[in-house]
Amino acid sequence: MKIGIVCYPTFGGSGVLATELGKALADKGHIIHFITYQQPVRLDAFHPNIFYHEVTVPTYPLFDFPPYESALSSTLVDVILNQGLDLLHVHYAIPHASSAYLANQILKKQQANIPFITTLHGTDITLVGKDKMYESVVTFSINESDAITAVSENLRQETLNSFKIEKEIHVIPNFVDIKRFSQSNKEHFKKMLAPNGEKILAHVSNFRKVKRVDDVIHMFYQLRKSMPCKLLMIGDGPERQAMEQLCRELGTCEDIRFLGKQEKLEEILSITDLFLLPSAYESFGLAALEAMGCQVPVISTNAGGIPEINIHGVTGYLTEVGDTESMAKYALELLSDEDKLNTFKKNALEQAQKFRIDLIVPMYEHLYESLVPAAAL
Ligand code: GMT
Repeated sequence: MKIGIVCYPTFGGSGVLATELGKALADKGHIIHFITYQQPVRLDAFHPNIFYHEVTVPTYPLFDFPPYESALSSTLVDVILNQGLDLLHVHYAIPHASSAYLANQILKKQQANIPFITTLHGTDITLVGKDKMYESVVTFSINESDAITAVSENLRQETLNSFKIEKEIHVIPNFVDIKRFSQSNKEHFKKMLAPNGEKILAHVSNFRKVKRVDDVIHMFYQLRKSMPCKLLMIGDGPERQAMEQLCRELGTCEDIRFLGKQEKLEEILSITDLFLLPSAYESFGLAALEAMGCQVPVISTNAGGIPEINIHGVTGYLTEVGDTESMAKYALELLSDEDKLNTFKKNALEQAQKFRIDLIVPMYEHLYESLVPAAAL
């Protein structure tokens, strides 16, 4: 099948998921065309079945806001026609679903329109989509999609509660490539970061408000009073500076390292003992799943779809949003009991196996097959 994928090309979960999906589909023989404004970050190697089309947005003195949505629609029309795509899969509703709709309307005039699938990822529904300024376009373009998927049961419910959706929403969860996200021996690296055998905690995010990164620091501050430990802060975003300032105020700087954006995440996760995800909302929590693939238990909130992957008392612990005291208490309990920690590590991997890429990608393929005429398969 020839499939067009539209996504945000950045380190964010939706872009990562879309890129990994495209790579997995290409490995299975599909021809994949990524259409976005920048090379997706995880599209890092040549693959004979993968093509990338950059959307450029010409500027003009009149444009205070260059019209990306129009440029994307025009590029979609061009790629669909000239590459003979069978199907378009857009990730993140805004503005990808409405651009896909517009492209299809243009193609209809030439009897050349193709089915498009919209995958909802989280903030496109729970934060941005609900904004009155976007709501009607989001509702319309979701309903005009030939199929809709959500990455968790929780996100499906959130979407149904917030928008008037007239179609079925299929739940297809996030997935992890266990071959990549698995524990490898990085003892030398661990020794460098924790020379006295301190336990290592890690947090990975885009440092946005919804991630409650300050809870990571506060929780660590409390834990550090009871045991020697180190914290690795991975990623970057609007809250980063304030977090570095918070560390200075709490006097924890010597035990916290801000590593910025990292491409070889699996290497850092391989030396991590505990992953922290204190988000106010998370439709799924891909970062936690990737940690679990590397046998890292998770302390998270019970927000959104997180309880669909992190099982309280089995793969980690769940707390109410903002309850840093319980997070620290659970962390101490787990990190000071080697047997329990090893059991949780094993359980984390077992749970991650349920979301293996080879189990989830066929769910998308089945959906594609239900929309594309048999002749194209
Ligand atoms: O977490 C983010 O802020 C990035 C965001 C995105 O859209 O790129 O991630 C969302 O999609 C991921 C992949 O489906 C999910 O695993 C994340 O939980 C979700 N984030 C939120 O719901 C906040």
